Amino acid sequence: MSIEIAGRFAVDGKIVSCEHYGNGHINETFLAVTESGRQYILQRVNRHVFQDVPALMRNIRAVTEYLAQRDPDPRRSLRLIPMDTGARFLQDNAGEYWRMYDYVTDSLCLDAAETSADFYQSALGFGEFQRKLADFPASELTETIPRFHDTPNRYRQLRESMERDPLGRLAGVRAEVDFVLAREEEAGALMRMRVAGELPLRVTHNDTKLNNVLLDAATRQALCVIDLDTVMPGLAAFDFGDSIRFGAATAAEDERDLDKMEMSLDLYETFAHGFITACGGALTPAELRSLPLGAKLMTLECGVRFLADYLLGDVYFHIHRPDHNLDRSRTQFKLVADMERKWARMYEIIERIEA
Ligand code: ADP
Ligand code: GN1
Ligand code: MG
Repeated sequence: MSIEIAGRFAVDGKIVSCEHYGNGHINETFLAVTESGRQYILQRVNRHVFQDVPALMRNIRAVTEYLAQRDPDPRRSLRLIPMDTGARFLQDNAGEYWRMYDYVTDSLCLDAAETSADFYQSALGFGEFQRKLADFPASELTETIPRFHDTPNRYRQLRESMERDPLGRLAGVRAEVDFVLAREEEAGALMRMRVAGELPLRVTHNDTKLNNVLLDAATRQALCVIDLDTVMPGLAAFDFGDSIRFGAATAAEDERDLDKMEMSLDLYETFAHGFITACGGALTPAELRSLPLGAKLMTLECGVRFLADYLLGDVYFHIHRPDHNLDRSRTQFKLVADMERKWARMYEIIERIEA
């Protein structure tokens, strides 16, 4: 099926294989290879998560073309493969949407930083991404998931899932719910600052996991930011925070042994250096001060989302084992608790970099 779909894009020769690829939680990704050995990434876009895929694809086309104009190296920004009609995606008979990118060759996609240098490179990658899009006409972008990082709204969604509790799972997660509810006031802090105009809106990536930036396999330098589905107006603290959530953690997002899960202050500092440098001095003093809060709230919010999805029966995030989303939410709450212990140091580190 996917191999036929792949052949409908303007690829170089006949497609000979098309296999599942990568570790994303949202889309279905395939690696398509032609008889000459040329590789492409084919994706079935999750149309339950993204309710207006044509608008999402307009965003991605605009952003990738903008980036390509500023850097013609085809490995440094995503390239959509057109159809013969010139369209950049297709809809199949079942209503599913598909798109294709050039495969970024000789690249590494890491689920955990092997060295702090790798993590530093991801900070440069995401920071530069934000800087390059600083003058992009943000009003042209559709909000592909409305209120994506509106943490109070994520609390509302959790409450709805608690009220529905379709599988009777709520009784088993009281401790997690209590942890979340005890932090509800603070959870709204970034949104309040955004609404009050204390933090500037920027074009942000909004899903800055380490595995959403490719490194050059030879030099191990940041190469290409991928997974552009959630590029939307947002706060610098979102991109900083989501990177810390995933990449400064000492264990995987779904680790079951919570004793292994901490936030490494060394990795936090490494990332902060890279990100602030790559943003090119553009961050305001208020934005710099918002970065630790970004780390905490993106982690708390992600835990809230995993927990809500667990209650609803795992309808949003792909799971690979029972209780996967519950395990994921627990790692996030463990990280939040560890950040609270390290809170003063997290601020000091940013102040030191600023000075
Ligand atoms: P999801 O939204 O499901 O996370 P991604 O767009 O991040 O989907 O893609 C999933 C995986 O596919 C990535 O983690 C990466 O390993 C791989 N990938 C995606 N695009 C490319 C590309 N253009 N070149 C090489 N690998 C890619
Ligand atoms: C999803 O698409 P992927 O796997 O890079 C999710 C993020 C979460 C992340 C948690 C569109 O990211 O918001 O932080 O899982 N993406 C979407 O791992 O919801
Ligand atoms: Mg991804």
